[in-house]
Amino acid sequence: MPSASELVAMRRAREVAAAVLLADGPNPRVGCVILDAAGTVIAEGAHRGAGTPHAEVAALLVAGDAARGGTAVVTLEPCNHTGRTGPCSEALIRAGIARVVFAQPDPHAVASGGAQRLRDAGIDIESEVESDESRALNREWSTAVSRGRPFVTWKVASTLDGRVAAADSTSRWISGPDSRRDVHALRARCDAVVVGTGTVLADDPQLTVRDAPLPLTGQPLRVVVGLRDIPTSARVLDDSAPTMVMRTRDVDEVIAALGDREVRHVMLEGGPTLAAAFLGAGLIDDVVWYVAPMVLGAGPPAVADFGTTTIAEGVRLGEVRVEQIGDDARIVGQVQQREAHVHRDRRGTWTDHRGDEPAR
Ligand code: AOF
Ligand code: ZN
Repeated sequence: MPSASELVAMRRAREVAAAVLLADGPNPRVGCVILDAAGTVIAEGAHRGAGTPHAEVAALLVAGDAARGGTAVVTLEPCNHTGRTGPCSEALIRAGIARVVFAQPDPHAVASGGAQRLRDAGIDIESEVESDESRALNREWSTAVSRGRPFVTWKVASTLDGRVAAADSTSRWISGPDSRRDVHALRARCDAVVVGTGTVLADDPQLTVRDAPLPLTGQPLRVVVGLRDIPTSARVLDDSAPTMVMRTRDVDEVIAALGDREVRHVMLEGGPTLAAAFLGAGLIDDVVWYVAPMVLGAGPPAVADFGTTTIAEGVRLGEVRVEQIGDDARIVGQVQQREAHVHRDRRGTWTDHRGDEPAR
């Protein structure tokens, strides 16, 4: 059983983890509080992004010799591997820590095993203490790491009649300024922002975080997917953020390539053909949909045909939340698992509907 002071320390560990502005990847948000042998808080530490010390090491550095015989309270199971930094399990052992209280077991196959290593070294272990609360700090990271592919959030801004641009392809300022700020804050949490070549050609978006605080992890990776040529003058190719151009129509390949780069959270920003490919492939986890109080009557829809023929094949959302943002409505939900009978022939690839509707 964790003691009362350990539970207070665990809450504080979550606070210090959450206070560091990081994207959802490649590494999790982690906090650590160290109590001395008498149960008094002597140090705290938080992880500040891949390549910097893990939370445990940051806290041990502050605690120094006073950590001997003390307790480390951590939001994530201490790692047991040498990645960009050394194993926290060994650092805790070296520091003479007598007890480790942690929340979420590490879902990372390579990094996990810390609890066992600590137990083998004779350290008293208390695991899964308020584990759900700590997992919530890194919901997308946890899902991505345990599933072995990035978490995908599909963001849409449409009119009331579900259109994302007018017939002449103009789409700027469908949603209001508050929604745009909200989108930038969402981008700041993502490791990569993905668009199709059609969107680059139609909108020339920059796809950077500008209207929200930039995380320590920096600008998200910009990813352009599709077979069409984009001009070298495209804003997505400027030097304000890294950009990856993937000349493919296979969205499974895109997701696998991003996973290989340790991207944990992908924001899919459009347009209709790419969204259809992701939906058809079952690759979308969350949807964030801004609906602007405006009717266009003509123009491309938010999503192209992805092979549904009857109502039961539609993609449904659960855990739905609706909020007003300025004059817009924001609808957020999680894609529900679909029946297996959904058309699988379109899985993973899509065709550009050039001609019959503006390709985006
Ligand atoms: C962190 N910060 O405070 C803890 C982590 O590549 P590395 O060496 O940075 O290792 C990253 C992995 O280490 C990460 O995926 C997670 O499984 C584990 N623990 N990571 O970034 C921390 N405690
Ligand atoms: Zn570690």
